[in-house]
Amino acid sequence: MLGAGRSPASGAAARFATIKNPMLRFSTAGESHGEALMAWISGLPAGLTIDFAFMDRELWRRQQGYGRGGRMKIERDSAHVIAGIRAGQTIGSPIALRLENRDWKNWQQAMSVTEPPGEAARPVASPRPGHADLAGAIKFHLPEARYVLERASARETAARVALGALAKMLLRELDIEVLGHVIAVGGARLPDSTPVTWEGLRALAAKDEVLLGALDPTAEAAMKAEVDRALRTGDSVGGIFEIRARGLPPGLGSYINWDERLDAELVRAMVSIQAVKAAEIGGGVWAATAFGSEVQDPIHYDPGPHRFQRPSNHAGGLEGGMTNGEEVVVRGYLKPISTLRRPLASVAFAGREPVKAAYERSDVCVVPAAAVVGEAMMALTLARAVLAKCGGDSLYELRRNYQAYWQQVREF
Ligand code: EPS
Repeated sequence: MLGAGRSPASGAAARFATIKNPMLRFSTAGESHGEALMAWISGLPAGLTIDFAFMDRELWRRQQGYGRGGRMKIERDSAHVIAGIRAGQTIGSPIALRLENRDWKNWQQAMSVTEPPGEAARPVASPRPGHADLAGAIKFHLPEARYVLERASARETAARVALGALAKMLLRELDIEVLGHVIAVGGARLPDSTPVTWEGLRALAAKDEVLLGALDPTAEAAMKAEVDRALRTGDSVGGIFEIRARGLPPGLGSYINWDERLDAELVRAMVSIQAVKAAEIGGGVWAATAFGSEVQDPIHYDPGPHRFQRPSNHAGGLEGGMTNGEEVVVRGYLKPISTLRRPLASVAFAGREPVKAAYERSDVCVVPAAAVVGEAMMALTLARAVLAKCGGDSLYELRRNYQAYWQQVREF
């Protein structure tokens, strides 16, 4: 019975039950042509060594890819740490980062925090179909779409990639790896027979020249031809990226409540990326029209390594909203960018007369960049799931808890 005569051990158990669920929280601030982007993350354990060069390398990767516009020639993204890191290690405090917008010098008057922009205003007078312009202007009661696009812009994803690099550093300490690649650009697609290996994904991430981020050069050439076609015709193209994670134990996430399902968290994370309109776990889209006997991954048991095994991974490493120990595989489907050099019909904010949608400098294809953002969002989501399962205010404690859980899994 609890209460009178409670032993020291039961007291410890009672205290444990009230300990907060450590929650990795993060957010960003910043306008595309404002002074800087800011990123904030809280919940990373203390004692994590920060690889600053890796963070900047991830930011560089996000800036690459054939089909990007003139802006990427201006920016050299790099994360400047403002808080939360001491002598190259996390100390448990929230981490704040600042990423300079080099283009800001050309927008100081238009985007001034204090002064009216006057002649320099650069209003976006007619909303672009597919962009946040119209709904955003209505929602925030704004006279034109400059105010909207500045924050809706995918420039914001640079801040997410910096945070994702921190999450990757944490996962790396636990031997969890996250990498992605491009499956399709426009109508050009990686053949289904292309082997996707970790060596191949690592080599792709290590490249110093990025074309379209595909594992197969012939498919990549066909993807480039799709971008060239869009460049020629004043159009834009979308595509599909795939993110994989390996090294995860079974049992991250949960089937117990709808909002603890890790598959749902991952889909949300992917669809939160600008222009991503669908996400898929494993062979999810195909599975909807196949028979159950083809879709489910049979279960074997190998007494040697004492391990459950699957000959296939159509589930994409997630069953019942939990990791099942196989590789996690998620795909993001990007619609073509909404800013078109050959604009579609729209309506002027002022006067409501029919006009063409506004055009300003833009990218034509961002699928490889979106894949890097997808990696960041996957890493952040998985880091949160690991911390929710194993906790730990320090890396020392997290590692101890995580290893103990792995031990439990092996002994099952
Ligand atoms: C974007 C428009 C372009 C893109 C931008 C996203 O910027 P700008 O208007 O300055 O030419 O290059 O993406 C980035 C700046 C970035 O870093 O990814 C938009 O409207 O969404």
